[in-house]
Amino acid sequence: MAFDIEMIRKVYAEMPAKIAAARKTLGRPLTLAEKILFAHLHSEQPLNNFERGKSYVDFAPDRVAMQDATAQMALLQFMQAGRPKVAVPSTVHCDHLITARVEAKEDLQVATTESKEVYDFLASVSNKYGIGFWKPGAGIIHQVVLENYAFPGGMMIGTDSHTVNAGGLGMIAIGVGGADACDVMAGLPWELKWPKLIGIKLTGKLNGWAAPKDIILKVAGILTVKGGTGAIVEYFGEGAAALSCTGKGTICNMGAEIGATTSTFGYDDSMSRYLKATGRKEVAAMADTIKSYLNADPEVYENPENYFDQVIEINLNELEPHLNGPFTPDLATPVSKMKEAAAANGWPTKVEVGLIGSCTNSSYEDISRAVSLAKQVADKQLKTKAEYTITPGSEQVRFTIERDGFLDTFEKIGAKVFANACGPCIGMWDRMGAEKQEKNTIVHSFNRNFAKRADGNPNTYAFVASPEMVTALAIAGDLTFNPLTDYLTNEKGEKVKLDPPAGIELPAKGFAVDDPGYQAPAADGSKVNVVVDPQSKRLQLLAPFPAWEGTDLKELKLLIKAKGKCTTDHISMAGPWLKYRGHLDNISNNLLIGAINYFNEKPNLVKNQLTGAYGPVPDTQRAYKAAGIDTIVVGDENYGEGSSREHAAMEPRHLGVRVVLTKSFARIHETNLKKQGMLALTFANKNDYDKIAENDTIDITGLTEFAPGKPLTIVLHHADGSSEAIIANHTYNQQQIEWFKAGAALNIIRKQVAEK
Ligand code: MIC
Ligand code: SF4
Repeated sequence: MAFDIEMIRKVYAEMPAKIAAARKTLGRPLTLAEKILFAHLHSEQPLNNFERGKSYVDFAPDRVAMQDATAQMALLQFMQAGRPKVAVPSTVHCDHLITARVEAKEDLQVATTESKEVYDFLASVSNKYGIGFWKPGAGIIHQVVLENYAFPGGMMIGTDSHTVNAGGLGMIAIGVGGADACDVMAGLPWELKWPKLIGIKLTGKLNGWAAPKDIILKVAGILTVKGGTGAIVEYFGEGAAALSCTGKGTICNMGAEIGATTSTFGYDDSMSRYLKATGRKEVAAMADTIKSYLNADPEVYENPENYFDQVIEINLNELEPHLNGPFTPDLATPVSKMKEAAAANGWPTKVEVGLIGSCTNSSYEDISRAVSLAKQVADKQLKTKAEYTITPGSEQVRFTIERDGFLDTFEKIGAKVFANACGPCIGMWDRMGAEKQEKNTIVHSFNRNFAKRADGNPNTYAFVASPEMVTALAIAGDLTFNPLTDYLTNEKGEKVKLDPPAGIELPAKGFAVDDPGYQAPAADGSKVNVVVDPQSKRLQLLAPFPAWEGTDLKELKLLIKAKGKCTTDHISMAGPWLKYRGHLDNISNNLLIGAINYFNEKPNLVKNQLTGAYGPVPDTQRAYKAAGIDTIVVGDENYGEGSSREHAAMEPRHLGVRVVLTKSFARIHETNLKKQGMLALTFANKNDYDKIAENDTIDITGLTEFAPGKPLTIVLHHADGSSEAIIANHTYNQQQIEWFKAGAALNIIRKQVAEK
């Protein structure tokens, strides 16, 4: 039985009329993304021909999902919103805090002891406010959402950038910071800039070694990590229809890596099959009745260039498997070019570990294709050269693949099965020897490969590939092995070739699970007590950020001018720091420790202008704070790329940074900064980045007339006594300016609660 079936019924009942009204207003056929967006306008949002990339629009998403590492902050904020219960169906998933060390059972036990306080907090808040709670071990948020909650044509937000995974089931699913989730759970409208639209036409059909993952690896190579910013990507064409639903999920999942707001596919048979296989035949039946509304109008796909801002065509007949990396998910190398690329760049070619699974690639189909290769190890008398690990996406998948003998086959090649959790994907990997920081290569089927992400070692070269490619490279132990053309030498000294992977879309005997790990909330949560120990090192109630002082910001010191890539992993590292995600002051000790200082090219070493001494970023910032001096952070392109973690915005705010000035921002991070009362500005002239000097004192002027579309002026006072003015742009609308003035968006809700 599906969750929240009445909500889905209502969405479907109202959809046709809403879409018809939108089609009339626009006077043209609609894309799928437009249909879902128009069907989810907030009741107070007038219907309009919104301008792509310009209009701010209020939406009413159908549901909210949160994972444990971001839910703590989201719920600490929600607790201050003064509501007895969440306004829309919401869930919490415990997946980020489990360290992969030995194997699933033991690791899970350690985690439930280590993080007991946090799990208890999340369970009791969920119980109190009517939130569904998925216990540690139940699985990774996006896989659990796909299996239980996603539905074609729905709209959801989630406090994790890979929420977009649910596009595989035809949703508009968007990653946000906790403050946005807090708004929606409090029944407030959720605001998004009306997106641009990218259409990707898939012709032909995947074959041989090519997998859905290779489609998105190729797209990432074309669009780069910023190419999807502000856009929804819609896939269509014969090649799309032939993909499994979970394959579509993989493609949408990694759309986060091109900065896309989200990605989606039209409702088709693969989705119907998946809904039925996961116990939701009534959802499939309902979707069947409004199928045309869950797809773009036919005219759109006939002439896509008339409806999308950009159209890309990929011929799947010719698609080669890809390996993306190292250190960035958009450096795409087709497998046939890897020998040259590795040699030219000096990438270590010995593969030490192959890791499959994660929220991106742990469907039954993925695992079955990987197992078809693992089987060949014994059959062809090979020996697996690299270590090999599996992190299943959910207990349902794990239970089913165990029943069907896949885990046995993997064990025969020496595989380790980790808990159904993020584990190595988010640095929760206690990898033996990583502290030696040796240069080495790993291949994984996850989505991100920023420096230090998996094991904390800056010299680990991580390449992203499909689970079947990861398995083949782990067997070969060689990054340059091309399974399409190359031979391996077996134990008997014979040359053998791997057969292409073969998979099964859905388990023939159906999915099975003993305990899925779900805990329903109390019907009446009013008596449930939520306690936070004031002495806790892991949880801390939030104190409101101070309101704007009403004047220009004068004499800010430059904390750091970050050079090059500065992702949320650089701003607020994960791995060992995840344990402080519920304690703002403690986690602030990781502020920008991964960012590279432009002036000395080193991480975590910046000048304290008060003393002239160099020290770690957090300490330097705390020294400024103690002296009552505000600061500014300067960044490069696509600043804040990656995660939805709002800690990357709350930490600087908490420690007294007032402004982040960059060449450009990633969407979620820019919104997070605005929500927390920071000034997020961009250089009107990107070359002005070069004018920022290490000893600058900086004024932000024009704030008393802060208005939408009106640039601000920044005055740089250089150490030699000279000064110069530069122009900074911003994207604040009137409401966001109110957040800035109030000190944070939450302060406005707080005030409303106090006035009641
Ligand atoms: C990630 O993949 O980086 C994470 C960890 O899932 C993050 C969320 C977080 O930082 O908690 C994300 O993608 O949003
Ligand atoms: Fe977890 Fe990795 Fe997926 Fe993020 S990308 S939700 S860390 S498995």
